[in-house]
Parts: sequence; C-alpha cells; structure tokens
Amino acid sequence: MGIVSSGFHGRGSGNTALPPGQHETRDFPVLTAGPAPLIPLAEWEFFIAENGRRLSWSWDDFMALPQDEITKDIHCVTSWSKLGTVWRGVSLDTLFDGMETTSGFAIAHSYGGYTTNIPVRDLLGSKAWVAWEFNGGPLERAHGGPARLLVPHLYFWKSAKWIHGLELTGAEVPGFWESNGYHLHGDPWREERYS
Ligand SMILES: Nc1nc2c(c(=O)[nH]1)N[C@H]1C(S)=C(S)[C@@H](COP(=O)(O)O)O[C@H]1N2
Ligand SMILES: [Mo]
Repeated sequence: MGIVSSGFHGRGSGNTALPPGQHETRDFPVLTAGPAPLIPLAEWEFFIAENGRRLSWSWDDFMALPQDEITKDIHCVTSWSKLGTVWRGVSLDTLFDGMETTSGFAIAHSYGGYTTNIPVRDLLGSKAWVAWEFNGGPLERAHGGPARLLVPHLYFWKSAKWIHGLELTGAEVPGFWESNGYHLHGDPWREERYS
C-alpha cells in the first residue's frame, strides 16, 4: 500500500507524535542482556520492600487484584517505537495501596539479576503496571513472561522483564544500564538517552 509514516499517529494512545529521534516499527524486537530466566508460576512472587517491611504477592494473589487494560506507545532508546501496544496487568497504584512510603526512589529487581532505577513518582498515578498479557495472550517469556514492569512513559529499558519486585530507597541507586552510561531518568520526550 506504500503508506509512508509521517511521524504523526493517533492510534488509541492519545499521543499525536513520535518522541524526537524515534521511528515506528511494527515488529516487536527482543532486547535482553543475557539469557531469559524461566520462572514457574508456583515459584513466582512480586514484592515491594522498604527497610524492614516487605509486601509480597503470589501469582494467585496477583491475579485476584483489579486488572487494567492498557494501550500505550513504547519507546526503546535504540530508536524504535511501537505504537498502540495492548497489555493487561495490575497498576502500581494498586500494589502500593498498603505501602505508605516516603521513599523517593525504587530499584526494580528482575529474576536473573537485571535492575533499573525509577523514581516512585514515575510509578504512581496510572503510569506503571506489572503486565502479564500482551495483545490478548500470556506475555511471552522472551518479552518478560510471566510478568514484566511496564513504564511506557520512560524508555523501554525501564520496563524490567521477569520482574521480581521493587526495593524502595531514599537515595537513587543506578541500575544495570544506568551504571553503563544510560540516563538516570530516561524520558523519551526530553531525549534523556545517555548520561
Ligand atoms: N530483565 C530484563 N529486563 C529488561 C532488559 C533486560 O536485559 N533484562 N532489557 C531492557 C531493554 S534495554 C529493553 S529495550 C526492553 C526490551 O523489551 P523487549 O525485549 O520485550 O522488546 O526490555 C528492558 N527490560
Ligand atoms: Mo533497550
């Protein structure tokens, strides 16, 4: 059909343009540093920990929580964006419900050892989810299944695959890519790519 992307789109996401320096892809590239861990659902948990306190959910606990349908654009720092991706998962607002916190920062820990740092203000207010479904089916292991963090308003390296939990801290602790030259925050609209 020869349709050339002008860089402007309106597919369900509410966004009308791609962030600067990004191009659209229809594929879903897999980007992982190291092998993909295998986590049986019976062993899976999600935790939020702060000092001595720790909340945790088994897979069944997690499934019993209110679930959101999420349609968002995602932006990889390597310059591809995928528009209007559809997910299902639990809002971080729901997971933080029982956790009164004054911590400013979180470090996301993945099964397999990957970490990424995210300010708590970027996790709350309908901005972030623990997602376990993509395009109506279970999230593929290569893309982080059984569940991954989804923080679509930041570059996609913040969306930690095979998410295990969040550790809340007063000071910002750089994660894996942030210790290797990526920006501490990673807002695609401000091109916070590298530090
Ligand atoms: N656990 C874990 N999460 C991760 C990564 C990783 O290597 N390990 N890579 C990050 C990067 S750099 C990107 S761009 C996205 C890629 O997600 P995808 O493979 O589903 O496209 O996952 C992010 N989350
Ligand atoms: Mo990435």
